[in-house]
Amino acid sequence: MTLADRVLSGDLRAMARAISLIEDEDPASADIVRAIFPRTGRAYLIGVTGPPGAGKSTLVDRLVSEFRQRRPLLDTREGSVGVGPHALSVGVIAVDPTSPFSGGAVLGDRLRMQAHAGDEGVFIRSMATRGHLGGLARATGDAALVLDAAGKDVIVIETVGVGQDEVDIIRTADVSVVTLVPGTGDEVQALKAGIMEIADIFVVNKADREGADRLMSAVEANLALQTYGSEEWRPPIVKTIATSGQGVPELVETIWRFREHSASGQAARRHKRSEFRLRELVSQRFMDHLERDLLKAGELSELVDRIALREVDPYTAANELLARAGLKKC
Ligand SMILES: Nc1nc2c(ncn2[C@@H]2O[C@H](COP(=O)(O)OP(=O)(O)OP(=O)(O)O)[C@@H](O)[C@H]2O)c(=O)[nH]1
Ligand SMILES: [Mg+2]
Repeated sequence: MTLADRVLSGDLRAMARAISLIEDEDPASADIVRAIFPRTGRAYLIGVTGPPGAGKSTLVDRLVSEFRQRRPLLDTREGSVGVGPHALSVGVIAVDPTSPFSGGAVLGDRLRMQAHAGDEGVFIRSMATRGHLGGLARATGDAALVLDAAGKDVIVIETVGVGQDEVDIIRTADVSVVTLVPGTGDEVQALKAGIMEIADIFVVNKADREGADRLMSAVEANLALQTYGSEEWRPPIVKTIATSGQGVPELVETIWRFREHSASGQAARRHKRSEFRLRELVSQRFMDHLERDLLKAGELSELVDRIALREVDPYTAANELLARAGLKKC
């Protein structure tokens, strides 16, 4: 049996191995994706983002419990409400911004989600961002494909909403949940990061803390600046206390409500996801080809130096590179 076959049969160790290959950008990972791809597209992707320490992992942990314990309101395979006597199988990918400041977060996430250790229906995996210059969204997307192919009904991707990578990841999920917490000036931060625009659902977590209602109002005021058509989804705001689980059933219901509402929009979202992945892949392949096959060692770096020294402008430099690859200048 190949690794891909074992992934398809839901073998946990094979899934972990496949994701490690993806994380390491091992050439074998492309073969795995190739082999499993026809069997993907069934899982529902939930993106959860928000500032550091907002309680995302705690919330995701609670979401997982909801998906596991409750009779699902909506069976993702059948696509209809109220069917499916079984708990949903869940995959979690926690994207960890491995910075000097949060080096312990991977371990922290693992510990926090240990409630699900031993539950075969739950697969939790952290992915480090170190070394993934821009390829993080792809690595995360490929990891999600592995979980999807392995038969997970729901895949939750947790990212810290700080950079473009994270926004890219969340933008391409089937539903984006943006988590905010009171008392940290998040309103401003979130607006800055462009996160407001990508939210399908807002969560005001740590509602046990002071300022939760103020934050609700601030988000509400922000939403009021937009106009929504009568058929259009207006992002709801769900108040939660992740530590106690309060508000989490409402969040799950809101997610399913969004899913029903966006059934037609989901195809467009997935189209965007495919396009993003294709563009990203071609760009990366092109640069790899250029650096590996066409340029001498250090040549790209020299060209960058010349730009920095203002000896050449970036447009001319880019044209030079395109010409080297035998492509017309633009
Ligand atoms: N008071 C209170 N504390 C909470 C709540 N939710 C989470 N916390 C606490 O907030 C801290 C951070 O929680 P995490 O779940 O690790 O937050 P996170 O957003 O995943 O953090 P990073 O992944 O490091 O960005 C932990 O100490 C949690 O126990 C809540 O609703 N109320
Ligand atoms: Mg976390």
